[in-house]
Amino acid sequence: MKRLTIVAVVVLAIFAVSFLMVTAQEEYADEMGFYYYDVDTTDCLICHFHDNGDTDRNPYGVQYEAGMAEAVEITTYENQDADGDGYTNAQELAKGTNPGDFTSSPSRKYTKCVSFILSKEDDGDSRKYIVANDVNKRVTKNVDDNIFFQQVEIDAPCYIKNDKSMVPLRAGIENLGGTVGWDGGEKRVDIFKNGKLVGQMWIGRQYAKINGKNYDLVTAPEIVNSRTFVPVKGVGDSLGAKLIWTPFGQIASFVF
Ligand SMILES: [Ca+2]
Repeated sequence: MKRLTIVAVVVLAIFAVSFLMVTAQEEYADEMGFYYYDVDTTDCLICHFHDNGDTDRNPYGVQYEAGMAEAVEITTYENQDADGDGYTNAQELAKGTNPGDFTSSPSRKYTKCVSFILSKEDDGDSRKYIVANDVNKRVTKNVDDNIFFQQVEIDAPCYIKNDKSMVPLRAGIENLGGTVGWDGGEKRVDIFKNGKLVGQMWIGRQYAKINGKNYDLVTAPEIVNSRTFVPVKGVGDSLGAKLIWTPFGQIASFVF
């Protein structure tokens, strides 16, 4: 009897969660359809990395999620550029390209984009991935699903400290095209580009050396739970990337 009750409760709970998910998805679709008549609002790839809507969100999906959480209209962020390709979400939706996929654009201003997502998921979890896209290296893991995003898992989530985006050392530097050197005695991080030293940062020090000049990182590199984090703007500057900051959804995109 007791077991039957538990089974009934579990089944009911699964139904309730599925119903809520479907309802939420319909709300998304309704709202988007209201603003963009021509957009296929059943296409999960608008917001997700895969055409199964259960998967992680792409940068536009991150904005959409933040919009839903704060109960604002799409117009709040439609003029932002979620995927960092140089075109606003509104321009892309109007042209039928994907506003969350850097490699899907009306034309190409940049060839490479790496996005660090600082906002948390709506359940409070930090995002354990970054997005690295290169138009010359399209990821075609599953051609049928039209999946071209390159999602890179990270072992420690990014965070913001004193308005600066902090990212895990190796994932941050290597995804931006650099290589990492470490001097344990000096607690110094060296950043190399094509074998040439372009940046030096020290754990606990606010000032760095970037391309031969003194550079104010504002937030010093630090070790948290045995992981080293560095302010990613300094890394991007040392490697010659341009930062596109998307306030809604807190996405730091570096373009090349
Ligand atoms: Ca865009």
